[in-house]
Amino acid sequence: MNLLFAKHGNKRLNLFIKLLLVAVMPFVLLANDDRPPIAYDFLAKKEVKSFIRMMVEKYHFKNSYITSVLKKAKLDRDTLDRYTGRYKVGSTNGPWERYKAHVLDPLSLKKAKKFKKKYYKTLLRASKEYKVDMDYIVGFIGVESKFGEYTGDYNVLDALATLAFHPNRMKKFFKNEFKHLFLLCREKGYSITKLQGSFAGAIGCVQQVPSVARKHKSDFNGDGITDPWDLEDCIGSIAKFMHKNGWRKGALVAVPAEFKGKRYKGLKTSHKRTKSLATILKHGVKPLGSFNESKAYLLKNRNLTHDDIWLGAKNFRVLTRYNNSTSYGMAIHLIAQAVK
Ligand SMILES: [Ca+2]
Repeated sequence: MNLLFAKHGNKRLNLFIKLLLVAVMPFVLLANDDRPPIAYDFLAKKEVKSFIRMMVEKYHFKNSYITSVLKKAKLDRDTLDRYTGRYKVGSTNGPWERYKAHVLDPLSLKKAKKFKKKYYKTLLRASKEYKVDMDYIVGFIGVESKFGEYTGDYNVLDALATLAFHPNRMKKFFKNEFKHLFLLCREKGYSITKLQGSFAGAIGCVQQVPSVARKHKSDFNGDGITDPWDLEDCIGSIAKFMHKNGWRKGALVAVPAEFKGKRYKGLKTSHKRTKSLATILKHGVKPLGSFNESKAYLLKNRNLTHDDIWLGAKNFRVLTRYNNSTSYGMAIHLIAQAVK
């Protein structure tokens, strides 16, 4: 899921930032109608009734509890719009400039350097313990929440109830997340009606949907609590994620490449499937640095007037396992380069 735009396009942006964004990113304002969630009778739906039954039978919740929560859930029309085709938030077709202006602007990179300095000891400990490169942890936390600055102020219950029980392109996914929301809140003692996050129900500094928050939790500051809003715990959580997904410390991540012309029309580009380096070279792509792996992901970022082509190494795929987008992985890589 590409949560990036929504996360930062939240209601907490003050007027000054909004004005700044009008200049560079009208999309953010377009996609943020700010219509408040409205009352909705979820309990009238058949599939809600069977959801409640499943939660009672399989996870031993009280019927009266789940029912009372669903009575309080509202319909978030803006959230739904993002998954019913109107905004195409998950699309990576938008110009790369927009992404760059958002997370790779001078102010964001300054914040990244400051974050690295402030949390250096924790980052060092995480990089040793999980055998990962700390600069990429910085990149993740920068892209996900601008170092804890934007963690979302949507009501998670409203967002996930809406997406779980109204037709949209990721309904199945969200129904599962709705289940995990109940489990997460029970485990952590969170108030399920008050939890805040992104429009997609992702919470904390590294924007974890409930299933991910349960799976990749970490108490890296050792205070006995796994806290998705704590930056040190998030450092541990991301380091663990990278390790589990096969990050190779010190190994190559991505190398820029050149080709003839403005748009690359040779091979199909993808951050999911590799091609042999020989094939890529044969199709007019020339890496602008040494690439020491025999296979590569041929990556494309589409700018308004031209394409940027990169070769991604094995490590690049780890970045896009967190968020399935080339631009996402590339943004993390570039933040990591900037804070080296
Ligand atoms: Ca903790």
